[in-house]
Amino acid sequence: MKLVIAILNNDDAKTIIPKLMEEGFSATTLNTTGGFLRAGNTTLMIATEEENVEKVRDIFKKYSNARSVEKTIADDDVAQKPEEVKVGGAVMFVMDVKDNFKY
Ligand code: 2BA
Repeated sequence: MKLVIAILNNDDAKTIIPKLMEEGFSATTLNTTGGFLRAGNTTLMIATEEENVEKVRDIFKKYSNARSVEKTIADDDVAQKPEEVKVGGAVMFVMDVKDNFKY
């Protein structure tokens, strides 16, 4: 069994979560904040059999969108420099699950 942890844009999460449910996956949603932009994003935890991970990846590939956002970088000078930062689509980590219990 694998655990997919995926970080995605809040808007894409609104599309992706129902798609995952339609395909029969279980998912837990966490409201998270990116360390760099300090902006809200969504983290999903999806535990599934190894053979289903490709299907999960396909859903993320299809429905997540990369975006460019402006980050204001604090400078030593008084002025703040806006900087274009490319975010996502989805950032995914796939881990092995050693045990899985449900009581
Ligand atoms: P943030 O940390 O807010 O990062 C937003 C975007 O800013 C990143 O997009 C990346 O393009 C850029 N960025 C991040 N850290 C940077 C740095 N130290 N210097 C310059 N640019 C930086 P993504 O890579 O698509 O990441 C989107 C979100 O996914 C991140 O939001 C973070 O919440 C999460 N994430 C990405 N990589 C991660 C990792 N290795 N571990 C844990 N979370 C990660």
